[in-house]
Amino acid sequence: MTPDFKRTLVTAALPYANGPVHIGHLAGCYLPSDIYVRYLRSKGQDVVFVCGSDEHGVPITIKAKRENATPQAVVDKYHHMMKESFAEFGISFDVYSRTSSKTHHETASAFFKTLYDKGGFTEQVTEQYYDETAKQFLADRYITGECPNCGNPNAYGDQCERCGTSLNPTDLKNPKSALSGNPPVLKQTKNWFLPLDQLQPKIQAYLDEHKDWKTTVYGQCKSWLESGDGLQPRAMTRDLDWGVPVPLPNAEGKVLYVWFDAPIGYISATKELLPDTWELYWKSKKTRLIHFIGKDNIVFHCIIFPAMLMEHGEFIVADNVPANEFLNLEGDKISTSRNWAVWLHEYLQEFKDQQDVLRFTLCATAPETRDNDFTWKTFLDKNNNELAAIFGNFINRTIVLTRNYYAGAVPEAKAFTKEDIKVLEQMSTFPDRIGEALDQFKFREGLQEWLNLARLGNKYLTDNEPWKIQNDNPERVKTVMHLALQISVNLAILGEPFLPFTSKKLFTLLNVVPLKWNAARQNTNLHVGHKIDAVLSGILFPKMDQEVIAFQLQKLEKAKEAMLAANSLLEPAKAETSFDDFSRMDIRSGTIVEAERVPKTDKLLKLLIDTGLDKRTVVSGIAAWYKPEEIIGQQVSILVNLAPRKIKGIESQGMILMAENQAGELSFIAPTKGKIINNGDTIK
Ligand code: B3M
Ligand code: ZN
Repeated sequence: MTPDFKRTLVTAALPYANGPVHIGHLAGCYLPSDIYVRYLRSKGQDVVFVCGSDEHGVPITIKAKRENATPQAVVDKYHHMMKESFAEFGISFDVYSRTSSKTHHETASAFFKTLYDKGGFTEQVTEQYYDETAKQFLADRYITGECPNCGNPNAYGDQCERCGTSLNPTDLKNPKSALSGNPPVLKQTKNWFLPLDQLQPKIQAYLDEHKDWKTTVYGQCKSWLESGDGLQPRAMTRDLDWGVPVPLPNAEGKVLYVWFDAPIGYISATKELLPDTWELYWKSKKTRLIHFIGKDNIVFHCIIFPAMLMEHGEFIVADNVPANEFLNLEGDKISTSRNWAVWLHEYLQEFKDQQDVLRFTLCATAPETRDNDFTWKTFLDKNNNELAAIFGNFINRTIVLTRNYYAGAVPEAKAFTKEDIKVLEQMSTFPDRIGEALDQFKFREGLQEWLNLARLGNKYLTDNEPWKIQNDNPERVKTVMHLALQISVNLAILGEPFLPFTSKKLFTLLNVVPLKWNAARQNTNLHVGHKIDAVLSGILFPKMDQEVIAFQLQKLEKAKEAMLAANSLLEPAKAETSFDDFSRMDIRSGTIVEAERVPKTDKLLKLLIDTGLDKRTVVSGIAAWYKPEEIIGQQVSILVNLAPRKIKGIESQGMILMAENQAGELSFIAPTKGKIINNGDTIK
């Protein structure tokens, strides 16, 4: 860790502005970063929290193509939508900028220019696929073709989504441009590469200083450095028309690689926020830089961006990169294109003012050390069994009894018992217990510790049962309630990073201005005689019904069905038929004894079939898949009582049954191994 740091700069990955925000985004980096920043602010530290939309790169141009809109229209739409969702969920960025901004274009351009002038790039001419109709080079995603691994005819130039193999565009058989549908040609192009191979020793040294990083993060970096021939030069410019133009002569049609410009977006955002003092946060050794990201962004933040910053020379590099693993939803990978997600804007419509239930659930189940699953059942359980039953119950009992017994005024604690003193001692350990977990980016643990404070309060009330002894021992009850109220206010203080909306409500309920972290070290935040709010409901988390999640599960089921229907080429199921109708069909087993092409057709074969009953002629449209000489002796199923039809002048006396796959290919349905079927056997 940066010794004696004075300030912290926290970044959260810039999300692509190509879709609304879902719970995977939130759990991956926005919620943990927000909790961390709120915690540091509460401790009175100097911290700046930056983020913004990533508006360049192929993900944007692809979305534009899909929506039949310009890239600019796409990013405008989603930038605002995302910004709003983050704000609504209390993600407290100090600035939420965007990479299409003027400041960013200038900053990224200047950064590139500095590296270029220092000789920080190597130039390489490579062959890239080019679409001659569309007159442009094709990004990997814009090339489709047959997967060399599994034969999927629609694999992408970077990956086959059927078998998961990662590919290079030149691996594809019969490549096609997604822009024009034509086969692309290979054409030479010059680009500027960051010579990561030469920078490997520097990166190695940097990582060696950070063995304290999460094992998942450090491990992934190590394997990049150690696999194969180690780091390879990587192109920092692309032949594309959407992005920050390469600021060099003779570079028309080229833009900065999105992974070059996007992390510079953190710098541009800081500049926008603090035009006069931004350099303090980026250039002072007394600043700690922390990147919150998802695991798919690790190499870019731990290897490539630090390499860029070191080569530039003026900037600090990350002190830590607490990346999370992935969050799944109901056992399945979250996917925007499959609509398998919980969208924040929809959640908010369905669960009005209940952002904190989601924040709590996502933090409690965060994929901190491995991929994890979000289920609606967990959501319900977290709300009912923890937020409502433990925390909510404690607060409500405290508020109700204080109003009933003392008209809402904090009673005086006259004499503490041994047990009270123990509780008081325990109470004051919570700021450190929670804080130590958060300092190590263990957000789940931090949240559990906070809940333990609520458990302590709940148990204290249950053990002392003030409602039972109020008549006999009102003095004792005063002490108990005094203490319960102090726990309540500490819960509001220490819960703020996790549950900011609830914390605010609780402060209002207790009628105090929000207090900061260290105040929770004392047990005297509420003074004797202080009046809590007289009317607000003390129920912070109402219990939820099963129906609430049944509705959500139904919604997901519908999304799945819609997707299947949209993606599937399967014929829709036919209407019901009767058994009688079915049994009127006489289907027999037969054998092909002769086969020849029907002259002047591509599709038809004339077959002679031994049906056991007779030998008859059948004309069948299978010539595209079977050669006549291959199928002599082939067993088939034949509908023998189909009315004869003339096809190309030949009378066809029946129909061969074939299986047809999604590609329209026909094949015989053969008997299973080892079983004997004789000509004329009936099929039913
Ligand atoms: N936009 C990737 C992502 O959204 C990318 C992050 C950029 S961080 C500088 O997963
Ligand atoms: Zn494949």
